[in-house]
Amino acid sequence: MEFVKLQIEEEIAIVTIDRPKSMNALNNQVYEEIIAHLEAIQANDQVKVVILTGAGEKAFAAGADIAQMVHQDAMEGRHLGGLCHRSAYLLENMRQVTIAAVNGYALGGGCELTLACDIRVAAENARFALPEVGLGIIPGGGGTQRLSRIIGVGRAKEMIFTCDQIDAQEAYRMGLANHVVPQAELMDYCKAMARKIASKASYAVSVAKAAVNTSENVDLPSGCAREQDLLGLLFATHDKKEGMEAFLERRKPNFTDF
Ligand code: DAK
Repeated sequence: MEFVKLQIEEEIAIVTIDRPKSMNALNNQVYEEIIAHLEAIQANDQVKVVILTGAGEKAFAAGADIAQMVHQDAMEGRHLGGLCHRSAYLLENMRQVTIAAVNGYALGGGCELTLACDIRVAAENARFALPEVGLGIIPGGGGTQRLSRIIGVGRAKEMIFTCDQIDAQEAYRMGLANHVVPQAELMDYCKAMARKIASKASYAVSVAKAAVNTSENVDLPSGCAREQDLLGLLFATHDKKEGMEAFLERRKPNFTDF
């Protein structure tokens, strides 16, 4: 693929947006390549964690491609919106855990991709913003919906209305970034976290992801009922038996379900 590279290192897939001439801006092709890679990863039993990042040291992704959007009509804009939402939906709902390694500007559509990831790790030079209203549009890849769920409605509105860039430390204070690390250590940090997650019972991790996602969309009793059903299901798995037996026998578990 031309603009999005996929590298698989044992149980970790690294998806890198690589369009340096335009700060990794997201045109239709970039979104299509992200979707194709994520769909392939989803079908790959070997991969347990996905790290999404940008090539270079300046940008994760500086947003949707303004040079493309300036010429687009309503139906083309709608098509672009579908690609943004499909990418975000995959990151948020695929069975693998998704980590955004934010190595610089994460603006507009780039910021929205990070919002759809399960975990965001920011390099010290990371900057997050939703600058869309400065261009006469609004965030269109889920930004008006996911940002407020992560940092609260008041702060989300301020970010969206002012277009202000939020640096890594402020993103950490707001809960937008889980961690801030020096840029040179970003990928090693994310890989170490990915390996830790991959060492757990992968099917249980994917079920936990689905259960937490449910909490965003339903009332507490409905969410707890789903949690109860999912936990019941896990009692039927090999990994539950193996994990508990390994604890009692004081050995490392050999998890196999996914
Ligand atoms: N699109 C296209 N080109 C971009 C770009 C972008 N988003 N961001 C940067 N570039 C290009 C620049 O034009 C420049 O190209 P050349 O002039 O060299 O050919 C090159 O990348 C380097 O950029 P700068 O010279 O500007 O570099 P600086 O270090 O001075 O500034 C910057 C870096 C990232 C702060 C700045 O480039 C910048 O502000 N970029 C634009 C950021 C932005 O506004 N992004 C939000 C885009 S809006 C939708 C769904 C989703 C969306 C829309 C619709 N539907 C449902 C319909 C999403 C919208 C967005 O993301």
